[in-house]
Amino acid sequence: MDAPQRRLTLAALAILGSVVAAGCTGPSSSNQPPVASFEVPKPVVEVNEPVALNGSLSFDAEGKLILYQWNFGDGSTEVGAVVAHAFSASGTYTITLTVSDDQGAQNAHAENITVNAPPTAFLDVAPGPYFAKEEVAFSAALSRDSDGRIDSYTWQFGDGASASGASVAHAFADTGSFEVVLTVADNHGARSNATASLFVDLHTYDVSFAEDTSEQPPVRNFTLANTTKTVTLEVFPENLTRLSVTLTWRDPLPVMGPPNDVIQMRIISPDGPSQVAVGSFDNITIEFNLNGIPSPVQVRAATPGDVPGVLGDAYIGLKGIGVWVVEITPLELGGGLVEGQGFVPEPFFFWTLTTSLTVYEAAPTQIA
Ligand SMILES: [Ca+2]
Ligand SMILES: [Ca+2]
Repeated sequence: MDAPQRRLTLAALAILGSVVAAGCTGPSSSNQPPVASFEVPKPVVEVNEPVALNGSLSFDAEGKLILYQWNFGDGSTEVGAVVAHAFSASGTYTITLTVSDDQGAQNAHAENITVNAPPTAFLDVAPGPYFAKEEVAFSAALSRDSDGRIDSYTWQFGDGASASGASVAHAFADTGSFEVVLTVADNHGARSNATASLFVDLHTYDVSFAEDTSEQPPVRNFTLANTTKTVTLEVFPENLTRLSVTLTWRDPLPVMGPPNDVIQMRIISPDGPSQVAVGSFDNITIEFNLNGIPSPVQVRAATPGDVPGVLGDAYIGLKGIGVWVVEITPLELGGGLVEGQGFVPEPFFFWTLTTSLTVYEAAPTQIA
């Protein structure tokens, strides 16, 4: 090729080049590129939380937008002015919106969004067996948040009770199966649960019944000679096996030799039966047999203190509870010799009434 031909070819290429360059910006060389615009609704979202993205504030100065292309930064894309997207994994993503105008010019805008990793709840419970009214220790200390921290721990014990804190203790009031739910929340409020199922049992007790004696305060009184005196005793304890009343008296004018006054005591129980006894020395005792002692039994209860309630009314003896009437009658008073007066009839005598009660008590022995 000679030199002029080569110049002509170069000029032709230059013209062609300018045509191609003009084609890149569309048919009109005065086209303004569009402006892409959007905002993320919030900087941090949760995994699988739908994020609404609105690119409709994007604009083109003199034409119109014909294409909105979204790249969510997680490998997925979508087309449209308004879209929604949910991220299936935690991390930080760059969302890019590219808009194209009717002349084919493009512009892109990008925003970052952080997808919060939810916390992992871990529930640790002290080894069983578990018993009602006994504290069970729970710990959430092994719970974790991979991209932040755990801000709260809440516990539902499945019996209506709740608590908060990384380590808690709870005593279940009664037997049963309970599902304990731990909820942890991270610093962005994302929550996670862990559960544990517990069976709460009762203890087994062998219950035997044994007697226990107590003495009621004595009734002190005196009566004039030859005058019958009636006193009442109020008795409250349940499970009375025996009630014994002793009348002792003192002769103010003893003759030489043993006391010789003759006294009668009559007792009417609140259940109806009565007894009479006569004494001629210085005391009388009357004893009533009341409730029989129950046979040993085995029960299940949370604590020894709950055993009587579990045993119920069938093991409660009610005989003997109420007002006892004691009638003291001097049948014969000996009198005595008083210096200067000779024999003087008994003017009065002193007496003291003592009540002794025996009750049976349930003695529980935990065997399991
Ligand atoms: Ca334009
Ligand atoms: Ca987190």
